[in-house]
Amino acid sequence: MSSSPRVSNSSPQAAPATPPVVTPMGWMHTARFLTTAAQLHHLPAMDTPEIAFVGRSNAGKSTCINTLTQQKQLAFASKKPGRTQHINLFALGKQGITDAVLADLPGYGYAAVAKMDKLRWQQVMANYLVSRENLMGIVMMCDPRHGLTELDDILLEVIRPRVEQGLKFLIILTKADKLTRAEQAKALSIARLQAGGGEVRLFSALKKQGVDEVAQLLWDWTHPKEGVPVPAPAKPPEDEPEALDE
Ligand SMILES: Nc1nc2c(ncn2[C@@H]2O[C@H](COP(=O)(O)OP(=O)(O)O)[C@@H](O)[C@H]2O)c(=O)[nH]1
Ligand SMILES: [Mg+2]
Repeated sequence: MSSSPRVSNSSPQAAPATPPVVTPMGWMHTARFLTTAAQLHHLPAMDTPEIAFVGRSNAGKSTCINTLTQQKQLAFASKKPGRTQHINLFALGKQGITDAVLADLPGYGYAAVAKMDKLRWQQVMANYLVSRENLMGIVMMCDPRHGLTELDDILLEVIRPRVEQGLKFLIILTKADKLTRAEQAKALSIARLQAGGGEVRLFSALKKQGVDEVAQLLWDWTHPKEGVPVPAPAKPPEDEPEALDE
């Protein structure tokens, strides 16, 4: 007869109460509308880390933002591309304390937009990407069935100097449910070459693929471990933010 004590598999009855853990997904779900601006100088100067979502019209950007934040109408998903002509800011953070900002930039490359409007928007976007001081990361949406387009390449060139200075960069390959596994693997390796050291993730709003991974990455970007410097604004904002037009 063994006298060794029996080990119980049942869970302890009085487990210590642990504080609620902030998960990257829970954090994403705190997204709330902050402001919208038709022109760059109408954006409020902020010192909270900001992540911009960019992509060709119809790439799936609005759907991706809505899926990540689990809010159906936060970013306007539409079958009529080219309609969003504003930079929309969303605040993230528990208990109403904003610890990151998402910026939804207008989709580019939609053929039916008048040429002057296109040029104006390309300029607004380029200015934003080059000069927005609290911008710390860029997420580029790409429909892998089309790959990176000429406009995506132009945008990559615009942001290259900032990426070289430490700006984070992620390519999201959207609508992954439309690809076979082999096609997904191929799209991933092509995009990794094009991302120039940035991250690449497959994503499907339909299948909820990549949602956790993207949330985790954005959380890590904006909550770096102690001792790792955050790309901070170069200088404090000089002007008071202007009131926005409606
Ligand atoms: N199958 C599939 N369709 C998607 C997905 N994400 C977006 N779409 C569709 O692609 C179209 C464009 O999406 P939208 O989010 O409006 O693109 P945006 O112009 O980049 O904001 C819509 O018809 C969406 O329903 C996805 O993950 N899977
Ligand atoms: Mg959209």
